[in-house]
Amino acid sequence: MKIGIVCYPTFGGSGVLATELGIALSDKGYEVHFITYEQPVRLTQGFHPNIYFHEVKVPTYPLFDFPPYETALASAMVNVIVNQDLDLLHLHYAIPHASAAYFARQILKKSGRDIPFITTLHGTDITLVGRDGTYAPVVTFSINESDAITAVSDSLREETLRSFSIEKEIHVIPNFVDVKRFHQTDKNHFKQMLAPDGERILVHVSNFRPVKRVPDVIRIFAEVKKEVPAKLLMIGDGPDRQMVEEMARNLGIYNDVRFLGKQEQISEILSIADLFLLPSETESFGLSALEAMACSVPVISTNAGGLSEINVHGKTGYLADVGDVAAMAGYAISILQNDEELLHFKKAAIAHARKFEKQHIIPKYELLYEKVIADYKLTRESKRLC
Ligand code: GMT
Repeated sequence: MKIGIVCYPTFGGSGVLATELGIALSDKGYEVHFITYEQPVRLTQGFHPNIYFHEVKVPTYPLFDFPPYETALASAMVNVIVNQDLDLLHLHYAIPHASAAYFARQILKKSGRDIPFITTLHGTDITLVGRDGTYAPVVTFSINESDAITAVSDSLREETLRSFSIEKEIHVIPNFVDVKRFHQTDKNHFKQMLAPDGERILVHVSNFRPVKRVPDVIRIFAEVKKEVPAKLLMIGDGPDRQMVEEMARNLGIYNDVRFLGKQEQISEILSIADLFLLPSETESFGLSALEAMACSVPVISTNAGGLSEINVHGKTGYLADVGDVAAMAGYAISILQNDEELLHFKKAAIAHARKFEKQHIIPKYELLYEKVIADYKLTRESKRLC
């Protein structure tokens, strides 16, 4: 089977998941074609003979204040589908991928070369951006035109049904983790460098956007530090980084916080972590938390969106209401102050993460692909006969 995957190629969870899915499918013998404007971040590690990358180029012209990416993407889809003889397109993140796919399919219908497309909803395409009236009509239409729709958590499925008039079933296929790559390895030399006096290490990974409530990470850490010797590693970059660096300076904890920026070898850093902080305003799934758990790191998070579907309160970590810094700090302190309890949580985190191992999840996508392709052929055939 030849599958086209369309995603954002950045560090964001949807692009990461799409890339990991493409790699997993290619390992199983599928031919995978990524169609996007840059080489996806996780694709830069190692060579995968069954994976092809097709760059979407958006020519600029002085007339364009806003170069038409969606048009360039739809044209790229048409070219790749025809030239590579694809069987299916799988779109990650509705905007603008689903509407571009609809456009591409209409073009291809003229020559009978059209193929089905599946849209996977990841979160902000529904919860923040998609719901905005600026995009909502196009998002609703193109989701409904998809041959199948998937959401990464029950919570996101429900939110989508609440926010849009969806006429089709939404299949929940949770995100997954490759525990062969995400697991704890011996990185004690890093630990010695970053926490020379045996301090506990807390980690936060995100794109530092307001939805992540990064200031709460700093506030939680400031409270933890009053009770437990600790260091905080901040991974990622984004609009709120400067503000929280300033905040750490003002709170007098800057020397205990390391802002590491965007990192590709996240599992190496997670290997030395004792606790992962994710106090997001909303989070459809929280792939970064799952990757932390796979590296045996317990999670302190909010109970927003789908977080409670992966972080089990009192077992793999703790959950608290959005903005309840005192509760999250209290939970962090209780875990970090007790070696035995910390070990207990670490073991539960990895055990729970294994339920989301890729070999349990990938077959769900494979089954869906087969069904969608078969149904599409059947519908086309019956239309031809009419
Ligand atoms: O979290 C972000 O801002 C990035 C965003 C994305 O689309 O790349 O992440 C979303 O998709 C991830 C993968 O499915 C989920 O794990 C994240 O929870 C989700 N983010 C939000 O819902 C805020």
